[in-house]
Amino acid sequence: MPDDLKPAERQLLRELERIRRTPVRIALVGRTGAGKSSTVNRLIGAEVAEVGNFEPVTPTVEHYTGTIDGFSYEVYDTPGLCDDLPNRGNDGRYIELMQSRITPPDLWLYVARLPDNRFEPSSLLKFTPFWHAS
Ligand SMILES: Nc1nc2c(ncn2[C@@H]2O[C@H](COP(=O)(O)OP(=O)(O)OP(=O)(O)O)[C@@H](O)[C@H]2O)c(=O)[nH]1
Ligand SMILES: [Mg+2]
Repeated sequence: MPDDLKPAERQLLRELERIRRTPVRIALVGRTGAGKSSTVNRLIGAEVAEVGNFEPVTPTVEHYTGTIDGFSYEVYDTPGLCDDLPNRGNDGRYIELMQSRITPPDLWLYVARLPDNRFEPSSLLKFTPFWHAS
């Protein structure tokens, strides 16, 4: 830092540096197959997350780090809710996993397929706790 700065300028530079070092956190949630992992790959700019065609694919919370112009960001991929697999019955476990593994993000992204232009009551019940917790 240059010596001839005023205190307010120093403080501003320190604050900018703090912001630069703190990654922006983005968490993606949505129903299974909505395109969360595909969106993660677009945000990171590489095929880091597995994408699937016919079966629920992402069983855990994973996070990936990207950088743009020296600013870093973290993208969290999450298991799809409402997968309806009888032997998994996973939503409760998935929600617990997300709440324990994701530090409250700066942004929750709700990923939906284009034809799903309305929240079903089941989705509303499952997803609203995330927004209320942030
Ligand atoms: N047409 C279309 N297909 C997409 C889009 N995004 C994803 N898909 C397809 O949707 C399917 C599911 O994508 P994923 O990214 O694996 O979905 P997901 O939400 O991560 O699924 P789970 O991990 O199983 O919950 C794949 O066949 C993708 O190619 C999109 O924007 N348009
Ligand atoms: Mg996935």
